[in-house]
Amino acid sequence: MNDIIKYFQETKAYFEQELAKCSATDQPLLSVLQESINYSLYSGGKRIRPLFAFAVGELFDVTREKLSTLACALEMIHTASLIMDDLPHMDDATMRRGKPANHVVYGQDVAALASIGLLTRAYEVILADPELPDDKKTKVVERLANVVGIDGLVGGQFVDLKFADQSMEYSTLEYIHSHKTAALFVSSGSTAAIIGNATLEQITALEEYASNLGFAFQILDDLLDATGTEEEVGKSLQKDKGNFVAFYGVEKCRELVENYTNGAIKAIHIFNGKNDKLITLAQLLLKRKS
Ligand code: GRG
Repeated sequence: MNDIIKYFQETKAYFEQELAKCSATDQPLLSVLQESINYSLYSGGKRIRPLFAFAVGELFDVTREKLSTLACALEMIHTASLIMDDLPHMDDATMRRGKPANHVVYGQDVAALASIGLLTRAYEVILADPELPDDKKTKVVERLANVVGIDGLVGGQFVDLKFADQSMEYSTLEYIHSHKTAALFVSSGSTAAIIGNATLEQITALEEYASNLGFAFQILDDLLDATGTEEEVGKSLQKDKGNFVAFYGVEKCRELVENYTNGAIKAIHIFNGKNDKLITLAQLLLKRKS
């Protein structure tokens, strides 16, 4: 376990350096936009999606250099979604990762541009990556466009904004979180697996792992939202209307987090002997406090 924790720490340190290269502009007129981007990109994010992608790469002996633009793209998409999610006409949240939200510091105009800038840069870096062959780039960009678009994060956010209330059906709650949270976990795994020349069976197993992990992650997020304080969790609480705790209550949600985590671990049994990093990742996420 300690070796694997060390692996994640080292991979994270490598990733931070790569991210700085991916997200920069040297145009002086854009310095405030760059500040706003950096503010959200380097404010203590856990880097779960990139770390997951790197751990999937290990299954297929893909070098981290070959996965680095994918990892950066995943984090830039994730960060873009957080900046937009916090805006007043969305969740209207003023705190993120223990600090004022991006728009509180830089204004809504700059925050919106930082979000769109990060989102488009995600595709740019993959398409410009000399390490990736064209057929992989096409497949990866297609999956990432799909996960962000109308049938992905955008759709999940829309349903959350317009249909989430106390009387919603379970299928609506499931739609929201499979699209807002689990989908980006799923495509983090599948895109890394595609780069690793995984078989369809292997991609499917990783998608099942990621989908389970995504739900465990979201339900734990809702538990922290319901039971923690703003200082502990580091963000504005009770802003999400589509909430598992409101639907099931605290005790049942704790059980669900365990069940989904076990489901994730079971899904990757086909990688027995090589899946220790993914198992540890699932166990670490179960213990998180923010
Ligand atoms: C502009 C990409 C883009 C999308 C538009 C706004 C929107 C549609 C979707 C919102 C999606 C969203 C914010 C989902 C929440 C997912 C979630 C559980 C985030 C928390 O993830 P952590 O804990 O964050 O990994 P850190 O802070 O560690 O980076």
